[in-house]
Amino acid sequence: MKIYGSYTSPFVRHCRIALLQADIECEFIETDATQSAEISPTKKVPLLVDGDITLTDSSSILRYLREKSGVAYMDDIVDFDLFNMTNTVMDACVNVFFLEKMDEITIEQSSYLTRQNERVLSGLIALNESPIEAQLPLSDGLIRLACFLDWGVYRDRIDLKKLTTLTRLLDIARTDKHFIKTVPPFNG
Ligand SMILES: N[C@@H](CCC(=O)N[C@@H](CS)C(=O)NCC(=O)O)C(=O)O
Repeated sequence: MKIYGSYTSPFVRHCRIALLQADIECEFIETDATQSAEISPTKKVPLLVDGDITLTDSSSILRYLREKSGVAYMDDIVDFDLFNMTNTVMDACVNVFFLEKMDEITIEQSSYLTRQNERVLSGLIALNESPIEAQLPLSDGLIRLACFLDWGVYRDRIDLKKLTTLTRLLDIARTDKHFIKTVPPFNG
């Protein structure tokens, strides 16, 4: 089994955590933007290849890994919605980040980016108000959210000062051995 990804991506990090939890052997192939454009039709990472199977999204990769290890895959609808809402907010946040970093387009210059940014802000408030019971081991919805928060804080994309529930979740996630083991070497 091979997984293509970057050590900084929060989507990839969730898959790396699931691999560690399930103790599944998998080769990690570090992949930059040029390479991901060549190997994946979505031009994104993660991408997982296992024999005949190629999976192009972290959600299907997670399901594959969870099922392989006989663990339920988000059978709680509230947790599943938390996972999906986090994905929506994270996608918006990653888009704003890449547009600023790669194309130097700022939020002020684009009405669509303004909307994306507002989505991040209102999404974070809603996530903070959701019924989160953060204790280890974290559910997939909460792992996804913690991966996003850690990335967003490091990249200075989000401010958790007033978001106490999210701050507490991140504090707890940071005590988890797999979360610790997958800390990105944020240097780029
Ligand atoms: N829906 C995808 C999103 C993955 C994603 O956005 N990955 C980012 C890295 S954090 C990426 O590869 N971006 C490259 C690009 O947008 O060109 C998933 O869950 O796997």
